[in-house]
Formats: sequence, C-alpha cells, structure tokens
Amino acid sequence: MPLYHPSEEFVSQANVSGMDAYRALYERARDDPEGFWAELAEEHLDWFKKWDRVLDSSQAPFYKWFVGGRTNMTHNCLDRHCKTWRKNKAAIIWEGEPGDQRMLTYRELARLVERFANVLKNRGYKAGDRAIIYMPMIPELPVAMLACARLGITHSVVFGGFSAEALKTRILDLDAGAVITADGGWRRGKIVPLKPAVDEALADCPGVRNVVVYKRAGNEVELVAGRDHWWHDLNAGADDSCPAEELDSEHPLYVLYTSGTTGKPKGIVHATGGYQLQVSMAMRWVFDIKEEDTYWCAADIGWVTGHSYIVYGPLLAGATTVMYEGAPDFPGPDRFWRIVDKYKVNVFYTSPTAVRAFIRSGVEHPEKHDLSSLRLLGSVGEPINPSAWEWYYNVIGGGRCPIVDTWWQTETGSIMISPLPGATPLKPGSGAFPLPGVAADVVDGDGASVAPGSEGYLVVRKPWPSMFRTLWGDPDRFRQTYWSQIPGVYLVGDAARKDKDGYIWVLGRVDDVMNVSGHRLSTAELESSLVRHPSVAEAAVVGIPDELTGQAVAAFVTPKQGVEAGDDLAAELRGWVAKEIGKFARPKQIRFSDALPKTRSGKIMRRLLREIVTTQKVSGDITTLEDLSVIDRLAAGQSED
Ligand code: 7RM
Repeated sequence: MPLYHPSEEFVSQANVSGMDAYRALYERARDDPEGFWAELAEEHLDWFKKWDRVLDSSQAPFYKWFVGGRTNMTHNCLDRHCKTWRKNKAAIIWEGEPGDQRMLTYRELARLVERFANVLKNRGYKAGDRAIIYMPMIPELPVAMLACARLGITHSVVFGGFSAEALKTRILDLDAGAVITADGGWRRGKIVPLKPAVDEALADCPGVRNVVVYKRAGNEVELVAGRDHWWHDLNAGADDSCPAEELDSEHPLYVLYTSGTTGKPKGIVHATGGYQLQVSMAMRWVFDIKEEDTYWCAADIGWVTGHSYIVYGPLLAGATTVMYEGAPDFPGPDRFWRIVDKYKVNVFYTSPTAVRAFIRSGVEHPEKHDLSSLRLLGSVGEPINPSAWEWYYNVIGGGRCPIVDTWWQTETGSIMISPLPGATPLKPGSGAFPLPGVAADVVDGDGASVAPGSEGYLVVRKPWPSMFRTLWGDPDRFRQTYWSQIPGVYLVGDAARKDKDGYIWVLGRVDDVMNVSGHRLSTAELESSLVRHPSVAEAAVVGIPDELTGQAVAAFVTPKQGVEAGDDLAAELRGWVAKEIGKFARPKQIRFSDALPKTRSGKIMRRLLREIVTTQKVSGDITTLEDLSVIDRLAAGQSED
C-alpha cells in the first residue's frame, strides 16, 4: 500500500511539523497528562478563575476536569477575539440555499448573541435550565446556541430532519422550558416547514413556556398566544449587551441525543471547560488552522460534528467558518465546489457518504470550478473506502492536500484519532494514530492490547478533557454501557484493527447501531417505530452495505393477521418511518414474512437477517434458532425503494 507523505511546503508551515514533533507531543501527554492539558488550558483559553485540580477521578467513571475553574464558552469564542483586531474579522460566512449571503464579523456575532441572550433572560431563563433548538442551518442557529451558553442554559439541538415525535421525546426527556425554532428552511428548492412539528410535539409538553420563532422561509405559521413569539419582536425590545455568566468548568454546555442499542436515545452530556480545550487543540493540530484560513465543515449542526467543528471549534480558534443552509446538489451537483471557489475555502471537511455521492455525479462538476484554494481536506462519520479516498485526494485535493480521516463520536466530543496533516504519512482508509493525550487502543475481550496486525475492540484507556460526563437522567446506563465490559476502560462500540506500523483502522460498529449517511440509528428505535404501525405485528431491522449511504436500512416485517402485505403497505411503512423518525431513516428494503428468526430466549437473530440480505442464504451457526423453517420462508416478498 502506498504511503502519502505531506509536501515539504505543507510540513514547513504546519502547526505540528513532522512526525518527531507529533511524537514529542504524544509522549509528553502520555507521561504527564495533567501537566500537559493544564499548560494548554492556560495558553489557549481564558478563565475567570483558575482551577484547583486538573482532573478529579474520585467518582470514576464520572470524571471532572479543571475542577473549581470558572469560565464561559462564549467569552472564549467571542469576547476574547473582540478585544483584538479580530473584532472586524469574519466569524461566519453564510450562504442560504436560494443564494442569499450573510457575513458576520466577530463583533457583529457577539452583538447578536448578547441581544438574544437578553431575550432569554427577559423570559426568565437562567443557568441550569434547558432549551431545545430546532432550526435550519442559518446563522441564528449558532446565535441561539451561543446565547444559551452565555447564560449557562444547557442547549439541545435537534436535527431539523427529525419528526415531531422525535422532537417530543427529546423535549420531555430533558424537561426543556423553551423551544427556539424557525418557520422553516430551504432544502432542494422547497421550504421545509419546522414550526408545525413544534406545534405537534408541544401538544404533549406542558413544560415549554416559550417558543421563539425566527422568520426564515416566510411560510405561514400559527403563533399560539402567550406561548409563541417572533424572534424579531423579542429582539427589538432587548439590550445589546449581556455579560457572560462565570460558570463552573463542569457546567453542562449541551446535551445531544444519539442512538444506542435500545429504543431510547441517549442524551450525551458535555461539560464546558474540558470540551472547549480539546476542541481548540483539534482545530490547531488536525485542521492546522491559520489566522487567514477560510474553513468549511459541510456537516449539519444537528450532529456533533457541527457542534464541535462548525460552531465551537472554529470560533474558539478565531477562525472564519463557512456555513451552508441547503442540499449539496441544489441547484446542481456542483454546489459545494461553487462555494469552495466563491469563498476560496482553504480547509474543507465532509463525510465519506458525501464523497461517494460526488463520485457518482461525475468529475465534470468539480472540474468546472477553481479548487486551488484548498490546502487540507477532512473526512468524518464512517470508514472511508480507499477508492473514495483516492478520488477525494486527486479530484478535489488536486493531489496536493493531505486528508485527515478523523475518528471520533458524539460521546468523545472532539477528534480522538486522526493523522496530523503536516506530520503523518497517510494510508487511505486509516485514521492513523491517536491525538496527543488520547489513550486509544485496540484490545481483546479481556482488555489486553492485540498484537500488531490483529482486530479487536477500540477502547480509550484514560479519561480525556472533552469526554461526555454522563447520560442525561441515566447515570447507570452510562456506567453500564461504556465502562463496565472492561472495568475502568471506555468501550467505544467500534471494531478496529491495528496494523504492523501501528496505524488504526476503524472497521465499524460492533453493536446493533447502523450508520446511514453518517447518521447513527439504532435498530431498536426503528423497530419500535415500525411496530407502532397498526398493520405491523413484528419487525426486525438490519443495516446493509450501501454504495451511497454507507449503510442502508433493511426491514423484515411480519404483518398482522388479515393484513395484505405488498408494495402498498411497504410504501405506507416508509412514509410512517419518515414521519416518526425522519426521512433519512426510511427502509430501503422491506421484506414481509410470517415469522422472524429468534433464539429460544426470544431474541431476534439479526446476524441471520444480515446474512440473508447480503448473501440471500444462511451459512452461519443456527443451532440456537427456535424454528428452522423460518429461514426458507424469509427470502420471499421483498420490496425495493
Ligand atoms: C463524529 C461522529 C460515531 C461513530 C463511530 C464510528 C463512526 C466516525 C469515523 C467512523 C471510521 C471514521 N459521531 N465513525 N468517524 N468510523 N472512521 N473517521 O460521526 O456519534 O455520530 O458517530 O461513527 O462507528 O463510533 S457519531
């Protein structure tokens, strides 16, 4: 396999220049993690009050970082920069799908954030409260997040593609007191309404006292008197300045829901101090961020990638972050390259799913545009196939841009395993090595490191500053799911291989979590949704490899007695899932069968279903199967989307 070395030109300007520099950082962190992180925390962030202790492990796995320290995320993202020449630097360059543009300087962004923080304050919200943010990709989404952070209101962004039902579950789980939303947003030339979903969800959420609605798309909305307010009306009566609350380092900054192995999504809780430090360092080490860079992460802020690398990371770094509202293929498949060319983007971060879609639509689209401003590319969300990597490297990067294949999770908060672009020789498809301060390893079932060349479970052996602190309202599940299989070690849930040179190759999930276009989905969540449909008796769902989306959903459905199974029911179930969870979760394949393969203890054998959808037959062990004839009957009755 060829190694791709960074050019001398790249190495000489890099923040971490050469492998020796990486190794020095890595070893320093390994030998004295607390000293290492403390030094960086002093150098790269402001604190209202310095911490008493760097790390408190006394309640492990409920670790605490920078204990006793006081800080505020928005002070470090905004006020700090506004005291310098950066007050007039572009913080956010935004492009709406219809082609409208906005550019917000650091000072202008600070003004909008402080004003909206006053709106929330005037409505009685304060540190410790929770707010749900359900918005399109417009500048007011980061403004709302930062306004919450300024006051210590823990925010939870719900991806705009989620349905009313998914929104309701999250509002109730968090017991949120406010919802910040918009009338709608633009996607593929159409308005996607958001406010009606909020109305539907709120029918069952009496705890929400105020809904603030930003007018983006102009679609008609109903405002419930006393509860709902236009953003612009409340803003008009609010003051422009609002001091940042001096919050505890461990204050919960946000909760982001992610799929687990049960039907109930997990509320991943992130704290303030450690998170802002590690995210800052990733901007420097991984994205090699420079004062003059135009940086674009093309994710959605509804996922953790957008939290850490569209909003918090770039603003902490004082960088210019690009934000785009709409679909990558609207009005044509070259929209992304048009944006790169127009704003002369230097650092570009996207997902393997997106890269596969670009490959499918053809090289003529990137070739129409001048992409020579690009100097660094990134990938995140799933393993990138080596062939897609090479296409990305050659066609988009012109053979001159290192690719950082960044492995991390909602739980880890920040990038954990990645090449450093001016140091690491690249192997297409591998995330290479752990970042300094990250004790990642590949182990067997007992927690022993595997030999080079072997596969095992990916783990993190030591706490890290941006780690999630708990699961909202469910500390037992936090301990149980992540810290108990191998005592004291964080179990990631991914399988990985360490090769002869120590490069880590992440292979995918070991549990029943699917990854569709970089969106995590649990089988259980989908199955519960299907089974809620009046015609469905039972359902089992597995992920199948998909050229475009990485994985796609295949559903096995047993209809209720007397219900006619066929294309009509399949179409109805797809619509049902779209409404209950979101369009991206719609099953690609639906197979109807009168029974599902189960063990004697009643557990559905998804492994067999996976084999059936991929190979059309079963060759593995079926000795625990209760009814062998089920297998033969399962191949029938498939419906493709
Ligand atoms: C950032 C994010 C996390 C899961 C993770 C992996 C997979 C993410 C990579 C990857 C291989 C990568 N957060 N994953 N990045 N697999 N190489 N570079 O995606 O919580 O939504 O998903 O995604 O399985 O556990 S996430």
